[in-house]
Amino acid sequence: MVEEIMKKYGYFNFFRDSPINDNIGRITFVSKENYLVMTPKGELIGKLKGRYSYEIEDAKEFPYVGDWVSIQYTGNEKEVLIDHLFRRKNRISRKMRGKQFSEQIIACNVDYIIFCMSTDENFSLRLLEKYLYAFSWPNSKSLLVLTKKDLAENVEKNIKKIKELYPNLEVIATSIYEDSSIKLLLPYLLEGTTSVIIGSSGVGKSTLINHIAGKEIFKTREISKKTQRGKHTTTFRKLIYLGEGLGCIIDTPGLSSVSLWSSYNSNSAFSDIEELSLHCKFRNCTHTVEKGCAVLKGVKDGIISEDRYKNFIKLKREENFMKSKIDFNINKKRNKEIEEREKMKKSKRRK
Ligand SMILES: Nc1nc2c(ncn2[C@@H]2O[C@H](COP(=O)(O)OP(=O)(O)OP(=O)(O)O)[C@@H](O)[C@H]2O)c(=O)[nH]1
Ligand SMILES: [Mg+2]
Ligand SMILES: [Zn+2]
Repeated sequence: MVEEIMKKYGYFNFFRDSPINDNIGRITFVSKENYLVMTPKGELIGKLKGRYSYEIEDAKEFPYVGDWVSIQYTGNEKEVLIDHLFRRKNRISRKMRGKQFSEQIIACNVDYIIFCMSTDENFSLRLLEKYLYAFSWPNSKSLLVLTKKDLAENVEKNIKKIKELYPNLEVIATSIYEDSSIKLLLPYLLEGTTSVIIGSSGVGKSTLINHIAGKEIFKTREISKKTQRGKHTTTFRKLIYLGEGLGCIIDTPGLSSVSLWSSYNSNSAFSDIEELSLHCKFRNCTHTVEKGCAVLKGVKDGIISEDRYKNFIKLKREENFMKSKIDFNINKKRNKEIEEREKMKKSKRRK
């Protein structure tokens, strides 16, 4: 039934009580200028309508996985034209890899960001800190899943450590050999919701999704091929429906590095440090050399560990650097626009 498909893909979660409209779809996959769109008529190929792509001024105005768009049906029953992007409730981004200073959108309109970290070699509080700092976005909640708990002995100890640092962060430990542990995830994946799963390559993101969906939707890495280390099994982002009574999830390729784009809610990662910083003598304290810095005192007194402090300063620096680069680019663009306008004016006057 038409209603059913769109409901499964989170229609009412986004459009509230607006009745289902045949001309609305959700982007499930993007590859260059081709899209897959879930529509009331099933998943169809989407192409941008000329006028839409013509009016785009910035890369973030293109549709990304998770976006809601309006569509027009064409003579071809497998294809639709995308002519409008609905204002997003949020977007999860990181900095594009490499030297370029541009934003890479990972997913849009998500309710849960599920960080996956395997309990064995991948477990790192520093990495978790970075995830929380780089991927905290408005209108979304975070959940940490510690995977492969069958391979580690100190899982409980690690959870305790995490809970001490982030009392508000929900943490779950899973093993694919223990169904009851996978079931712990279900309350976060309720019908109508959309989650995105993020983590290093090989931590078991796709495996987890397949287990929940009860079928092999995504290819996973074969076991014990040592030579394949570091190779990404999942190479694209895709939004899928998990099954009866459940919501949607977006699988993503493993992150090899977390490059900060901007942080909305750094508080969740370093709330204790931020709180201390309210007592610094100077309001613009950098917490590095200042006299009367409450954060430095906290480190000296052992309230904040040296490692955590170092990570905090490092991430702040990275963030400030990004901000200055972004401002620089915006100013450059603006100056260019002003220049163009002046040129136009001059040439008009001459006529
Ligand atoms: N022992 C154990 N192995 C697991 C568990 N979950 C996943 N694995 C194995 O971990 C390997 C990697 O799993 P994937 O699901 O492909 O990992 P991924 O995070 O999707 O990796 P990328 O797609 O490269 O980002 C596979 O061989 C899985 O069988 C678990 O709970 N316990
Ligand atoms: Mg995968
Ligand atoms: Zn300070």
